[in-house]
Amino acid sequence: MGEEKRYKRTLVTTALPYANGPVHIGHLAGVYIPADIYVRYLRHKGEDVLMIGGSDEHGVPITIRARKEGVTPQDIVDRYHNIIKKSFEDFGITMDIYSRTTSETHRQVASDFFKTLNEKGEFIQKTTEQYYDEEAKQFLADRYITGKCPHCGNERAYGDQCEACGTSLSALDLIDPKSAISGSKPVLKETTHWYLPLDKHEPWLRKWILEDHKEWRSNVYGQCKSWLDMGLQPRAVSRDLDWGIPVPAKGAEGKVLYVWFDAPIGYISNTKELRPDDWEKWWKDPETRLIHFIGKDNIVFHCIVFPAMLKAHGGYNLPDNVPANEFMNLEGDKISTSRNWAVWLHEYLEDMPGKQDVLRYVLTANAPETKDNDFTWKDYQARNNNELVAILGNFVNRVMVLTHKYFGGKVPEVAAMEAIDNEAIEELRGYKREVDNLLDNFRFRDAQKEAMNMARVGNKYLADTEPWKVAKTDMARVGTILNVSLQITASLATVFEPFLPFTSAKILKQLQKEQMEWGSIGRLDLIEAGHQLGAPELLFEKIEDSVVDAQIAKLEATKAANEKANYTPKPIGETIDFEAFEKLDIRVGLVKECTKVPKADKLLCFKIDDGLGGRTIVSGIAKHYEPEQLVGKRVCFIANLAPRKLKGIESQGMILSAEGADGHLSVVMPDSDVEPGSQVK
Ligand code: B3M
Ligand code: ZN
Repeated sequence: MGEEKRYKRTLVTTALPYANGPVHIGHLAGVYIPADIYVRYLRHKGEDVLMIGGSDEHGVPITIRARKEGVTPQDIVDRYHNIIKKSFEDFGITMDIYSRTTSETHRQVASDFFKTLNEKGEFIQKTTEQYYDEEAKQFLADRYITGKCPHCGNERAYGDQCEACGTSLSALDLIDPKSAISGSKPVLKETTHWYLPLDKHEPWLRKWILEDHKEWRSNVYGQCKSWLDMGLQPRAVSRDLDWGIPVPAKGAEGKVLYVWFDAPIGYISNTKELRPDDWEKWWKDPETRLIHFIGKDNIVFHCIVFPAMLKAHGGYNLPDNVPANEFMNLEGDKISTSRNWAVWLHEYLEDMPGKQDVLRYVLTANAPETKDNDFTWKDYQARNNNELVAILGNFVNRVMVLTHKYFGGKVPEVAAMEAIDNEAIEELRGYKREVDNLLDNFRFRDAQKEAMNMARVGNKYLADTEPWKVAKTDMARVGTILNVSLQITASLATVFEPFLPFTSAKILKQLQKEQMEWGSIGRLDLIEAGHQLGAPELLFEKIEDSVVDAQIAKLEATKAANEKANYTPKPIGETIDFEAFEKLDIRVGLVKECTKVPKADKLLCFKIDDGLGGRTIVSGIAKHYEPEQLVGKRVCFIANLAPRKLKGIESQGMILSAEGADGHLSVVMPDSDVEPGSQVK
């Protein structure tokens, strides 16, 4: 913190997303926006920095998706690599390279890395028993085995976890395991793999993390500490799978590098692809800083496993910091690709064209830096309307419009600076120092807040100086106020560039200026008198209720579809004999009247023609039907149920309805006009 910089350059890596689906707001909030803010900030200060990204294209989930769709894993990764890459570009994430782990460079680099460790004797080999599918003639990854969960009895649990009760499992825990490939019962068979003996690395890892990196975020430090305190175990770095980088060793036929072994090496390969001639200085020169941006589920791999790999190899720098984020939830629920519970970036841009910065702003304002956070559409709307429109957009627009109104868009001269002008500028500079300090410490959420405070300074300055009133008496003073306001506007374009790059460009276009250096923020000579401004243009527009309501409705539809897709009927009840059934007298009735029951939002009151003089029934279906929908309809009801009082009305029976997966009630109706009073048998 605030210490002397001893580094010459910074290598920023961003987690490589699995190319088995598009990317969503959780990815942006957790990794790519904070990394982009950081990198833009460093570049803006003139520092030497590279931002490395790419798709993680190996691993079992990709093979599962391919099998489901009847295409090859290569087809899957080609499709999603391109979608992901485009989403990042669209959101202004300025990677210096976005490559992929199926590249030839990566195959070579990862393969060589393994060979070096193998030759140095850094691995051990172990033979264990694993499930094997004799029909498909292949070993089964945990995800490829389904069976009954030993904890909750769910019949569709996976070999790595039960999605019904959330328990992590091992394939050997499953009751009645089945291969997801052939459906056959798998057998246990011996297989030999290469392991990285993390236990051997534990002593130096303890010191390096627990003593030398106390400044890491507490969530990161805490997770590392708990892993270390549990004691590290050897980790397999190979798998029996036909998708991945072949293990370059004797006796390794049919085996590939474990995806978590090759993926972090992807950072190195992609740097090499970008900078074939000087990639080594980015990884090996001690004057380079290495920073990994990741989500919390990747902490152990980046803070323990990958550093152990780098150390075992030798010659590489270890990460300086790993500013991992917690998770961003969506409307109170965990984001999930399989449940389609997400805001997908490509869909967002279809629905909200041109609003990249609004999402960037909201995700940073709620960044899950210290705890899980929630994205809600109402908050999105409120932040847009109350902050982006009302503070930043409003200030810039007022300055532009006033300068056009009073000076034809020509920057006026400063006649004389008054105390209030200097105070505003001093306040602005104070916030700028805060922004720097917070960004240096990876506190992006607070940094953006302070940047917004700079826009607040501008608004307050205009409100206090009231140039529109002064214009009646003293145009020279108006000139000074607007000149100062325009200098503030120029500073805002710079300070917001890392956070809201599209908006920053829009401000600069209105100012008819090029991007200015970071150190210029708060200066008073950024725009010279006489300079001609461009036309005023609104930076943001108000978002109406209907727009966010449509997004909420879309999510509700997803939820309902999920409930339907995952519906499992209740188990059948206890057996009854025929006499018991015959005791139930079910009849058809014609609905003559149907009304809402006052002060009861669930109840409808029916007047039923039962062929026997009529009766009244109160039924709890007001949430599912409007009364007029049911008038004239034939319904089925239990006619010999003992009457009971509901909200003071005696209900003489019960109307039958079916409950759908989503809890919706649907009234049971005969399919022809049978006479009221007919018996249902
Ligand atoms: N693909 C896991 C993930 O997307 C993994 C990250 C690799 S970073 C080297 O969460
Ligand atoms: Zn379970």
